Amino acid sequence: MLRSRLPLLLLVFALSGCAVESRFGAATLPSDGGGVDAGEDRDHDGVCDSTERTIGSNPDELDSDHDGFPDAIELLNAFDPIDPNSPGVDQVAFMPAKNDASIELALRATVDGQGESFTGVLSSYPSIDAQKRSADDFLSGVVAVAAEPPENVHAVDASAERFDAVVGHTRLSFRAGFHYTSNVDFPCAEGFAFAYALKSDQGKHVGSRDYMIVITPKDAMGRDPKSFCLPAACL
Ligand SMILES: [Ca+2]
Ligand SMILES: [Ca+2]
Repeated sequence: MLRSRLPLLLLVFALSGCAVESRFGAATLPSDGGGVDAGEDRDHDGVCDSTERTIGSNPDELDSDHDGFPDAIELLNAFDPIDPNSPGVDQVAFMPAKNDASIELALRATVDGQGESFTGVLSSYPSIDAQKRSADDFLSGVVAVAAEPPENVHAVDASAERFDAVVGHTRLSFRAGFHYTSNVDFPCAEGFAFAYALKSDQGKHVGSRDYMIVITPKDAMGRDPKSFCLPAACL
């Protein structure tokens, strides 16, 4: 499983030499500055044939691992296009682009505490959204929920996303809420990924895990990998 998206993304961009644009115009992801190079992308999944050969995905399959997400969406959003368990079912939540729609996503991390406190930190990844939105733009809040086993934690400050005085091997759970407040529909599904990590008293970040919310056209039926927005130029 790909534990971090950044090294892979850098590899992909270095290999492809492609700038990245959404189908709606604005470039929102880092590129090598070399301009748009359409490359060969015979399955039209947003990943160039040359990149597919390098990473081991299928150049004739939009969704190489048949998990419902196109290869390019997985590459761009922290996940592994050749692992059907990436993203895991608990790492993704879908929200229709309907005014006042909302969803919740459970976040979790496991720590080995020595009496210190841990506070959750959410970091959005860039997206290919034409308006340069990220997961932060739809976030209504995160709360700390529970520890397992509960006796390993002295106190839970829900709104501060903090568990105090954690001792021992402990699973910490949080809940993130997302909200869509617009009458503007999405023309295709878009993924907005983020990492959720824990910051200890000493400022050390541990237990980072990647997640993604997918905002779908409001009347979308089912979850079709062909319904996603893809980069205008292959990766
Ligand atoms: Ca391709
Ligand atoms: Ca896939």
